[in-house]
Amino acid sequence: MTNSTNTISNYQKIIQQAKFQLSAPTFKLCPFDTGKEVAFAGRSNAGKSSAINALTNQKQLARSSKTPGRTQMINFFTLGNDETRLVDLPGYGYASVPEEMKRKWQIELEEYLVERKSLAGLVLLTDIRRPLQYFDEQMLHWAKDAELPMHILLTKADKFKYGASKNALLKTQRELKKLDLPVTIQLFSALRKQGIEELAEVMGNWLEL
Ligand SMILES: Nc1nc2c(ncn2[C@@H]2O[C@H](COP(=O)(O)OP(=O)(O)OP(=O)(O)O)[C@@H](O)[C@H]2O)c(=O)[nH]1
Ligand SMILES: [Mg+2]
Repeated sequence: MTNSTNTISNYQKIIQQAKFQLSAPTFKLCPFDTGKEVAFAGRSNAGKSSAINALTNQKQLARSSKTPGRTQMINFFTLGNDETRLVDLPGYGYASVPEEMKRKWQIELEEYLVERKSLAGLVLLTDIRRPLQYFDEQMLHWAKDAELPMHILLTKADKFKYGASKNALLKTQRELKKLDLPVTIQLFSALRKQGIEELAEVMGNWLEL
């Protein structure tokens, strides 16, 4: 039996084949730079791991925790084959991380965005209640300079009522235009499984699934 609510797109079917590949502690230890990958970036606690779990329909694929700063490695997941990957980047902006460590990771992130040839697009996750903080914009500027396609998820959209979430979306869109950042944007909630199809469509196009 099929109906519109349980029909999933072909892109979603491929993305749901996600398997953990490896965790790289530094940019140099990433898997071979061949094929195509999409990276998920955002402040610590923005909801990256939860979004990856919701997107792939796997409860524990990317560990999500209530303790921010838990994901400190670059985590790679293969999507059907080793040449197609999803990447969970370490969260930034966690207050209690020592300055030196923060700087080290910022350098790693910039290097990854600028140097990684297989990187086909950046998904930036930002909490709908506090969207586009300083380092989010920094990431977007690096990605723009690297001519990388960008897509923003306003995460935890369930925290707002429908009208308020639409307003936040429009406001952030205007802000991005002001910053001259060419980026698409959508509402997302891992909790409500909202926005998964739209995200899969963007990734499917970037990865040529
Ligand atoms: N209400 C709500 N809470 C969410 C949602 N997504 C994530 N959270 C919560 O936000 C917190 C952080 O989620 P994670 O998915 O671990 O965030 P992360 O970006 O992977 O964090 P780091 O790995 O530390 O960088 C957890 O307590 C989640 O339960 C959502 O869609 N709605
Ligand atoms: Mg995480």
